Amino acid sequence: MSSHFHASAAQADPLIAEALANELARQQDQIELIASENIVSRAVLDALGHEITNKTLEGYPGNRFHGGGQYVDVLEQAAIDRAKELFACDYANVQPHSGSQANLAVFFLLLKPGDPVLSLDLAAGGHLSHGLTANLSGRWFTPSHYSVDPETEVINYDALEKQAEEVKPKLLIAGGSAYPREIDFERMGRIARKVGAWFHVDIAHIAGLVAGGVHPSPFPHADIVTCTTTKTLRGPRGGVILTNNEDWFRRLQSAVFPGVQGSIHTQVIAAKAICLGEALQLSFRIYAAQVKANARALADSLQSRGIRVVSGGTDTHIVLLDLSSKNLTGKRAEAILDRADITSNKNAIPNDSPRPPEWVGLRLGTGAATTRGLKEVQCQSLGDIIADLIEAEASGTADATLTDAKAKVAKICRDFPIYS
Ligand code: DSN
Repeated sequence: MSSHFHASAAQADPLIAEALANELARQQDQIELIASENIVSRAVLDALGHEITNKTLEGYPGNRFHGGGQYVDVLEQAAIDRAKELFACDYANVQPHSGSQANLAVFFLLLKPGDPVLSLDLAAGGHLSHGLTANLSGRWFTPSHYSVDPETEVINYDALEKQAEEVKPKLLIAGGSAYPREIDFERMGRIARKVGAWFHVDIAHIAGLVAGGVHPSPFPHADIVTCTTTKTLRGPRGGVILTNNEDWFRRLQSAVFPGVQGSIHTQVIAAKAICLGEALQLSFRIYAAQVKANARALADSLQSRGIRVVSGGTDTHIVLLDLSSKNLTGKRAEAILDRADITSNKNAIPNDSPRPPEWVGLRLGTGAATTRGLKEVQCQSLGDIIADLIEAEASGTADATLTDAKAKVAKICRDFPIYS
């Protein structure tokens, strides 16, 4: 083995090492408000960087296609047991490499090409893996989308029921990436049963809120649930599938492997086990409640400054802004916030342009900032800083506001360091 093999990244590959160091500094020096991000624990990082990444395995604990899996079996079984306990369900598969892969496995299990699927419109907060034409789910199945009420911007369950009766979907999907309100899983489960559909809930964004007891659980209303461990659950990048249906579960195992995936990402499964264990602690329930309280404080602060919040507020970690009255696109708002060291993303809002550069929405989320230790008071200040920046950008005076905004953000970052 060459000496190069034992060198650190800094010694072996300065270009990559420098990019890694810069990224850590960026995370320390910027406030992360992208709703799908979080800051994982040191224990989760330890697992992700562990030599277990060298291990190749296919199959499931106790039934592998490669030798030497005895230790991975221990941690995968722990991840399964913890996922079942956390979400109070009977069966869990922790192997999906992502939320989209988890959804694909569900489609592979339950649908045939061409089957009708009914899911939340992307512009109303849905997810691309739920039937966007550019995604495999939209090409291989026949998607229809329900939306939100134009006045309240909350899902109109009566309209959804009527649409479900017309579409007669094989699968009704709840959940998405930019829907800030609580979802009525009980009502949607009833609609699914009434029209003879299976009910799939994708809790990718709100998994941590469900786990922390501050958002209703999709069980017992859902037939099958997918999530990521990444977002409010504060774990590694990867997916999980949960169900109470024993027969499905047996077939689901094959739908994941060899259906849509090959060998497992052993280091990610170890990290999932750690994150699921963390989410079972009382401290996580306190964290989840704070995430929600922080999102409310951020939304209230922005609204009090005349920035319109889609649906008038939030029940989750997501705050979705409508910048149309400011004549700003989400892209411009994202850019000016970025210059002040606040990271966010442009997003479609209900009835927005189909062209991303023209979207007038900006999505914010409080998962990562809450992990950092921010409370309501800092989130109110952030709301003020963001409103200052948006007003200044809209009136062409952003440069004068940036120095003050950057200084305020820098103080918050110093007061609430990460990985210190
Ligand atoms: N679905 C994308 C998001 O919500 O940002 C990635 O997880």
